[in-house]
Amino acid sequence: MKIRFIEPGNRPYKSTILNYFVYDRYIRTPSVGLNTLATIVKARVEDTLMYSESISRLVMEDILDADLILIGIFTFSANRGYELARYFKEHSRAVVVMGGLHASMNYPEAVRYCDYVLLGEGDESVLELVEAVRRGEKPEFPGLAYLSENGELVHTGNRKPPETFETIPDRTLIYRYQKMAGHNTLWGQVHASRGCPHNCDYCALVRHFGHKVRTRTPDNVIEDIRRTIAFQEQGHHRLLKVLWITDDNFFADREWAVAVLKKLIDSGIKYNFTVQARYEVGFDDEMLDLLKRAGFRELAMGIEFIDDESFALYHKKSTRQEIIAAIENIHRHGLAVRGLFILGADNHRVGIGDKLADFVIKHHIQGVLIQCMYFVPGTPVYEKNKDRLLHEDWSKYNGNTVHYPKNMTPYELQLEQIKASRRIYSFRRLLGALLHEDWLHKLLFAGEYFWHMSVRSDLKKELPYLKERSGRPGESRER
Ligand code: B12
Ligand code: SF4
Repeated sequence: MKIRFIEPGNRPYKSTILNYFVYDRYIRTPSVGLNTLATIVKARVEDTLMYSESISRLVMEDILDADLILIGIFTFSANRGYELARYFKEHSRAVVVMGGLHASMNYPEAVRYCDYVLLGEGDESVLELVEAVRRGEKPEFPGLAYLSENGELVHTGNRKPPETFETIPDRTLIYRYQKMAGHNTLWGQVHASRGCPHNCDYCALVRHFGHKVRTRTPDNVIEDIRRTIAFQEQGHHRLLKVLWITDDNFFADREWAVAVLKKLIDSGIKYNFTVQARYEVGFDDEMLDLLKRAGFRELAMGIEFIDDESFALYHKKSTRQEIIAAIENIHRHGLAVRGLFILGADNHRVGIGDKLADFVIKHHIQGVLIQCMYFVPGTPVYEKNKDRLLHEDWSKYNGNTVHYPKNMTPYELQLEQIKASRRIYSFRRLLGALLHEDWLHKLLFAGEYFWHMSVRSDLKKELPYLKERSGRPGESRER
């Protein structure tokens, strides 16, 4: 039996000279989730391999004679995933299965392109699927969606998410990853827990992974960290030695987070780490001390908004004052803060880009990801705003303006994002970072300076389209 896992890119992989130096729009880290599933399957089926369009083109000659092709999609990669699924259905005899966040949340759409959609977390169900395909039988278990012979949508019922998920992804299963792993733009990643107790309106993750926080054992997490670093470093001379803990809310189970950090300190692993966090951790002095001792250099904080009205509108439990106080305390502990922000809330007006830039500069936030409000089917913001969407071209759901904001035009919103990025990543601030930041943040700022430049150039390409669509909601949903 031959099995191929495919991670589509937002667009097909294209090698550019820039990829060797900075984080540009074409290079992306391969999916840890899909890699985990490939590792689980490899234990049963020897001829298993994964491709990620983050780092390589797809070798079609190798894929087309597989028995089973599994494609994982997020919203921003859904269109490319559908295009590939359709191609594989037409050109191979393989059973084609889709999964991942977007396919799960939007399965009535995804089933139109493949044989089955495997819903939710695939760690357990993927083996049931493989066995059914091996036996040449139709898979029949909870957690599937497909179209019946007469074209009706079938959903076989929900299944409980796995309680234990200790598989350490085998990165050698990803085609060309070992060769590419030395790029400073490709950071090692470890995902140690799933689920979040909060309920922000725009968040697809709580709908996909649930509110219950489930964790891996601390020993298993440390072993994953050790192997990930070894993989990234083997045969390469990386300048940036950073590993990213990608959990959405690593500190949600405090006791567990403390246990992981203590084990990391005891392990003797010397590396730089970054982790995603909510602001509350900024008030937890013991945790901040442990983070510092374990090698963490910064916290990537999902700040999202800078005013209390937006927090309340989208049920994000934060206030501006709490965020500022948390940032100050994190800085006092010698850690940097990276900010993740959303523009285009219902109360945002022209000028929000400047306000955001002022906030970032004033509070010494050392790196940012800014995106316009995005709308994933299944989230409350999507349900509330589906009449206000400009289009459903998922490939543009990667930071661009995709809706009619309440208090400005789509064109104006896109300009606000460009303006904020330009001010935060100005040449003057680049020089400032090169002179005054520590070595890690010198390197990071320089990389991000070029990355933001390429993000802005993509955002600008959308401007003519957005200018044309600056009428009323519902006027045009065609692209
Ligand atoms: C690491 C990460 C990145 C990395 C790598 C992404 C990658 N290749 O996985 C980088 C930095 C490249 C990245 C970039 C972006 N990201 Co990102 N990222 C993440 C993050 C934090 C972790 C991903 C992860 O490892 N998850 C853990 C694993 C275990 O989960 P999983 O991948 O979903 O896999 C499980 C299941 O879904 C299922 N499954 C998955 N695939 C398949 C396939 C099959 C066939 C089956 C059966 C099952 C299955 O089984 C897996 C195991 O249980 C997620 C948040 C999150 N928690 O997922 C955001 C997230 C995926 N990112 C997001 C966004 C918006 C972006 C950007 C657009 C940000 C931006 N403005 O630039 C860019 C897009 C890049 C692009 N190509 O254009 C959103 C996507 C929203 C959506 N609806 O799709 C997320 C969900 C964050 C959020 N807060 O909403 N990201
Ligand atoms: S805190 Fe973060 S992960 Fe949790 S619901 Fe809100 S956005 Fe999602």
